[in-house]
Amino acid sequence: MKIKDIKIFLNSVSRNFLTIKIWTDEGIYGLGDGTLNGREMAVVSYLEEHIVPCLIGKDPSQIEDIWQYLYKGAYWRKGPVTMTAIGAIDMALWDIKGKVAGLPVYQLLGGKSRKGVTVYGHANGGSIDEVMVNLGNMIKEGYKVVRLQSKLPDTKGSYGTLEGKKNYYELQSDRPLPPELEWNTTKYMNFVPELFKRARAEYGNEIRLCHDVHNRLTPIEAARLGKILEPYDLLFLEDMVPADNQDTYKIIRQHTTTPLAIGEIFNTIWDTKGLIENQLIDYCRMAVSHGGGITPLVKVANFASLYHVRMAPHGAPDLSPISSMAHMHFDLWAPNFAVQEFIGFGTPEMNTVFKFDLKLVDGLLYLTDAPGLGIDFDEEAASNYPYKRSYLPVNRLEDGTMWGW
Ligand code: GCO
Ligand code: MG
Repeated sequence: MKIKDIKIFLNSVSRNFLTIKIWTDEGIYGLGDGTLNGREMAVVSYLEEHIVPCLIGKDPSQIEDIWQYLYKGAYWRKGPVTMTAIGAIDMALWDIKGKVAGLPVYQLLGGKSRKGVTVYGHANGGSIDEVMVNLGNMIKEGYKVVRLQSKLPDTKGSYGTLEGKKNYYELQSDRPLPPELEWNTTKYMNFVPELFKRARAEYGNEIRLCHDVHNRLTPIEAARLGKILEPYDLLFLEDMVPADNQDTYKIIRQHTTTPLAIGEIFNTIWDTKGLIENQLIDYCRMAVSHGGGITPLVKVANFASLYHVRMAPHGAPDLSPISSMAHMHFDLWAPNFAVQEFIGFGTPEMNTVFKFDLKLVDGLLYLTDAPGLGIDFDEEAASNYPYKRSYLPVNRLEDGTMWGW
């Protein structure tokens, strides 16, 4: 079997998604997600110019060799654009392998380690009251793990909230340029404990809760937040500090027993190796798309398992349903899987383009035994939704200093 063609689709189906379809000469195809939010065109060009021509005629069953070829063979290793492009190819090759074998991908990885995939959903809100209502509804729907994010009072915009707008496209107006939001660490540190205090007072101790700090703190501030939140028993605090310098996590770790999660922007095992082997984190959030595919994520999971670190893949709305399905297979297999971020089954528009079969029962997602990744992509329906340039927001302190969003 040989790779005959690779097609690239960039469509704004409720939001931008980059999909690839690898065709074999035997008429089987595989699908991959190459979406890199706000930098989509860079991945398109990397694929078109630098990857596709090299893969035509190659044997699609040689997943590992193709991965090494794209990673080592480029000379220029790592980085989000390169690794997202490789991730899309890798996912599609696993899809083909599954279809050829007539087996779901989780079977090829080693079979199920659990009956279903525990997910965490988002309870966001413009105020603590609103978050509490959303949390209550999610508990009723059966969620066992929920992430809480609330807008900070008297601040222009907070992570996870949209200033009353419907989506990021509206937030950017029609220019589009990155929306500018505001940040105040003191207000945040005073506010967040109240959010979790209320959640425990209103909904008890059984529901597992988490929170995303989105890289806004310094290590010592992060250490203090972890300590203050200890009484509320969080499943994890995510991205307290960027881990460009992995050693900074030692400071946080020395001070708090609140479990720590990080990894959604990591591209290779090297971004997380020190954090894992020094036991500085509890959950690794790397994703099949931005982390270079299923092939390297399996290696990260195996390495992490030596240190009691569990996998909790990124599952924000800017990962396409193809990544979500790839995660499902990975999560069912990985012995040290913990929880999958999950934001629902997609908009009606998305459902005309991406076809998959998942069920959510009592906070667990269940897959069918469809071969490969178990997802299809309707090219024609997708062509109704042209790509729209889009940016993530940027964040400034109140005096104008640039901060992390
Ligand atoms: C999360 C993430 C996302 C990111 C987004 C950036 O934990 O879900 O932090 O919401 O902000 O994926 O494109
Ligand atoms: Mg996050």
